[in-house]
Amino acid sequence: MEEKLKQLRDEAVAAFRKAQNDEQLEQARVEYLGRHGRMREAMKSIASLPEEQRPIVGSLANRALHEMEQVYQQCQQELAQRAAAQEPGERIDVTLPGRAPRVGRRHPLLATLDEMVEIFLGLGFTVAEGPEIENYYYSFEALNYPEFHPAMDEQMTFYISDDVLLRSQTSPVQIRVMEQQQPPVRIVSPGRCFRRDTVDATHCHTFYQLEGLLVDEGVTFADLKGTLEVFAREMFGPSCHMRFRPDFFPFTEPSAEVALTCIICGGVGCRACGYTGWMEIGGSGMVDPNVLARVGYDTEKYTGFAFGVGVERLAMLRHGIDDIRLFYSGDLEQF
Ligand code: 2U9
Repeated sequence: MEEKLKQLRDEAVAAFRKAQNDEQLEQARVEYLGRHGRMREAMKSIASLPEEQRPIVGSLANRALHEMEQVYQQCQQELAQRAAAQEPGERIDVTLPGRAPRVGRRHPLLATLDEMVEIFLGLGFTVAEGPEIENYYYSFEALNYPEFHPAMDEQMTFYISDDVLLRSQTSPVQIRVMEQQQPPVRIVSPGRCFRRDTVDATHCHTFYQLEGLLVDEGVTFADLKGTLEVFAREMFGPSCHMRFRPDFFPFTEPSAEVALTCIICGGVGCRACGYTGWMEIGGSGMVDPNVLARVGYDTEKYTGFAFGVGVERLAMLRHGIDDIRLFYSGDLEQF
């Protein structure tokens, strides 16, 4: 009897797995598991066995029946999945596993910008934002640019009309804030800027900037140096130092180019820093009194400092990226 049950189970499993569609599977089910099927007949014959054999054979029969039913259900699901795959759009197979969405992460540029802003928030600055499409006045006149300065030339700036353009720095935001409030002003303005630059590994027509402005009574160049020194050490560690060298910007006087000790070689000199030991990151200076006067501030009472840092440069240093174009290619495989 045990051998007969095993043979019956093997035949049923083979018939279920051979079925190519629901009809064939149903026929096999009726033949082996139906009310008048072969398994039912086999189990009826257990009653004619000697009493001492019935429990053992009954248990074997139940196990064989369970195995046959399991294989039948498995084949039923497989046929349903195959049918669903063949009729896309007509049926949804809810038993299919879900598709895990790819989880994105913060863009390296914005992650770096977040770090930079966080440092200045800790120093008591607040974030100010403004339009990316600016007008001539806020982009140039209010920033003390002399007439015919090369920056305002079409070679450098994207013009939409004679008076409307894409901002080349976030400085107009500071002007707009100063027009709305008296000192103290302590703001950083992060954001996208645009320049007509030839795109290469270190230049792009679109780039991010973080500018800062502090206007109050008694503000000195020492305050500027101290603020940027804290920023450098928070961003790149206690051994990072700042270097200020004379420069010129229409909106600051005196002006200074700002450089960090190279974070790759620590100032010894390497290919990344052109063997100078320094990495230029932006500019700074004391706000030109003409700029303060134009927004109506008392230049006998108030002085201020300002700075501007390119975010891409720091992000490339922070994340070891050697081509600015990778930030905008959208090709995740390149990171
Ligand atoms: C106001 C007055 C002064 C902002 C400043 C720089 C120097 C500077 C560049 C750094 C890298 C632009 O992204 S970059 O190419 N910026 O060098 N920016 S001082 O000075 C201001 C801003 C607003 C009202």
